[in-house]
Amino acid sequence: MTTHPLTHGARVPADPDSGALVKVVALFLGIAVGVLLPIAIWMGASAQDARNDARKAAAAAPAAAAATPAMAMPSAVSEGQTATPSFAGLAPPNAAALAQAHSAYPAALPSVEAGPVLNVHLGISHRVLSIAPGIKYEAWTFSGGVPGPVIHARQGQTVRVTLTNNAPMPHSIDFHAARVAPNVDFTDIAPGKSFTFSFKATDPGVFMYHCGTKPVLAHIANGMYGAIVVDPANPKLLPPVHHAYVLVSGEWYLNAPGLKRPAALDMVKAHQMTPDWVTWNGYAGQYVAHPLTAHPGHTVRFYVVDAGPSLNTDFHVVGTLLNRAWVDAAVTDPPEHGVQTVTVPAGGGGIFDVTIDKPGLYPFVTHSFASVDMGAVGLLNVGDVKGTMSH
Ligand SMILES: [Cu+2]
Repeated sequence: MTTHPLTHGARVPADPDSGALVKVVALFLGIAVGVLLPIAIWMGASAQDARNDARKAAAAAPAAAAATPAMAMPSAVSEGQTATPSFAGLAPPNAAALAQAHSAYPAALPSVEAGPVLNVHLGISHRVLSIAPGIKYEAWTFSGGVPGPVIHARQGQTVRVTLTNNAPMPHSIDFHAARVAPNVDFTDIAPGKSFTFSFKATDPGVFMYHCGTKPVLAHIANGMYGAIVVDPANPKLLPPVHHAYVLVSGEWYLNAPGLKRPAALDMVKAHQMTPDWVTWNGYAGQYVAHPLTAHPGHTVRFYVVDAGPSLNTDFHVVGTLLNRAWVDAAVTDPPEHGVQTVTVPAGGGGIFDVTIDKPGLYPFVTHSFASVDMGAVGLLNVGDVKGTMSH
């Protein structure tokens, strides 16, 4: 029996306010100059207006807008309630510095554990996290971060999950890699309680896990999700690669800008599927400020999960093609070859290999570009090149 080291929180970085930079991101992609900077400037100038608007909305709909995620029912949307204004792209003047200071979520796939049983311990807690430079949010978390820890198992291994609910409301966990009765094993856990269940990792691939407590939309939107990678028993199905990274996309729906005080969930925006931020591994643009790395000619594998809660991810790497693609966790032989963009559906996962010969900065995005503007972009630095990119 082994205890998964990642489940002790080591994989989830502390959350100094650090940040990403929609501005910088946009510059990299050649979109920010015309679009994002004016938005940032306007947002800065009108932040007070936005707060006033948010207060008006709160006054109009006290049941929902006054809700703190720790205590209130997030699904309590009043009749006729409108969404708060968009806070997409909002950035404080020191956003670039905050982005640099941010400790990026460790994207590298952790090593797999030996032995027939993988013990996973996840503590559930509510805490304020930064989701973009200078933007704070009242998140609900597995092991203190968003996403929760990356779990790495082998096909045939038994995954023994122990959940401890340190939050003031019921939560649960739902593994897409499991074939179990959900009413038994994905059950709600009361505050202060622990629950243990096991499942056999029968299917290889990369899968989502998430809280399945109602309203599921709110629990996922507040950050209760993560990825589990299951290696195939036959290693030829997923040939060894030089670099492996795990990317989990997620949307954030804010009821306030999040600059002066933490924002919480705007359930109306969540229903309308109009996020303010879309992130890889919980923080806008963090791999632009802190690129993932590779060597020229080496193969890089991306394990991509779309946690949603509602939008798809159209995974694309600028400047290359996906040499191999295993779509939605089906580890088929052969994989697809030479693909430009693959949709990872909300609640789905895909495995994508790229081999890049030319040194340079290669953005990985969801090619639904509204999401790029909202933070769903990172960089793969091939060959330790310096500088920035134009695109
Ligand atoms: Cu939950």
